[in-house]
Amino acid sequence: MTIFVTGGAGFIGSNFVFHMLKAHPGYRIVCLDKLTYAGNLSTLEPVMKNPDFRFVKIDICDREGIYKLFEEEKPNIVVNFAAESHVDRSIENPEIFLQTNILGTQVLMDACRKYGITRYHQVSTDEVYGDLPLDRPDLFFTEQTPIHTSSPYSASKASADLLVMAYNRTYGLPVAISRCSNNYGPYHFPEKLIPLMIANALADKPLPVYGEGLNVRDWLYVEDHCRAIDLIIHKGRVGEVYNVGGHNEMKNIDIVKLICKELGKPESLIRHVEDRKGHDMRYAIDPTKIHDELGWLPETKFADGIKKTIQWYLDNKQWWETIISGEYQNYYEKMYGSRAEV
Ligand code: NAD
Ligand code: TDX
Repeated sequence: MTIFVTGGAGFIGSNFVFHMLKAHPGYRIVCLDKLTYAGNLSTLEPVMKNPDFRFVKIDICDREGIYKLFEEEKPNIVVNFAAESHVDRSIENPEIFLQTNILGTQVLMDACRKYGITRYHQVSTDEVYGDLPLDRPDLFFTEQTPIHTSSPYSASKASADLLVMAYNRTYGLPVAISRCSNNYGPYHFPEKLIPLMIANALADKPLPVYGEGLNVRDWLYVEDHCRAIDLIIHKGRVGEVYNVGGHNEMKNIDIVKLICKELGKPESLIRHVEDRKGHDMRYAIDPTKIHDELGWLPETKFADGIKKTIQWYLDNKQWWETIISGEYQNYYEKMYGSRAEV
């Protein structure tokens, strides 16, 4: 069994590589990654010498290169994590999101058609459903919820999802899609809420909460997401969408306060800054389908997962300090330097 994992040098992809090598001894895992600002080869260091693992630096939009690799490795399954993934960056510059997230997906699926695979899996997001109102806690995203996107990022992910379903219907490509809520855990890039707040709090820097911080996200420990994808690629039905999330809804402001508490830092570090444009209010997944069909349930409660995550960032300072000492500085200045306090 050979599995292509695209975007495997990023946050969730790398956790998935580790999960698969551990859970399925004998499987060959080939990681395809362009190593954008979000991809880190150092993350994959622990498996680089594993004979069941190969890393290939490649852009999923590079049709010729991708076809060559399919010819060479003859993968059985492709799991596509590769994407531009940060909503704020998509608001600044949408173009690369459309290229990688939509056209890259097309190249991978064309290769799957040409060389034949048993399963193409698209890692999507709950953001394709748009958002839910704060005053309707009874509402959740199901697989039937209409697509209704807010940001260039979510629009690009939704476009890719539509294309994946079209390749299934038109060409009979054996596909499935998972739509997951916000992940957290080890190797989360420090531009995202939880690692950014941990890094800033440790440096006694201001903690920039967008608007009032009342927006709700449904947090899932990354290992639980990896187990869900593992189940779907082996036992999930072709042509289906599976929502993945764990009823772990939290307001942003409460998460930031919790991080302050865990690290022994004062809440006076919190700054309410200008809101994200088009900011989604609430995401909340109904995971009934994946539970009923595949027996999946999240195993890590937020209270435990956030402690483990904070401890990981304390134990692995070198990993994130290297990241935030480089080009990230320019990004931070651009995104937060001019953001007015509110
Ligand atoms: P990430 O930004 O940490 O990692 C993305 C990886 O893709 C990086 O290693 C990057 O180098 C690589 N990549 C980017 N463009 C590429 C290209 N053109 N060719 C090859 N590789 C490329 O993202 P993540 O948080 O790990 O998210 C992974 C996937 O999961 C994405 O598809 C994202 O939309 C989806 N998702 C993420 C979350 C979340 O909370 N992080 C939730 C739901 C869904
Ligand atoms: O500095 C910040 N301050 C702040 O208040 C940052 C970076 C974020 N936020 C808020 C915005 C969101 O309401 O925190 C919340 C989470 O923000 P992000 O970590 O940027 O995640 P989000 O926009 O919810 O998207 C994430 O989950 C869905 C991933 O980045 C996506 O790839 C995934 O599809």
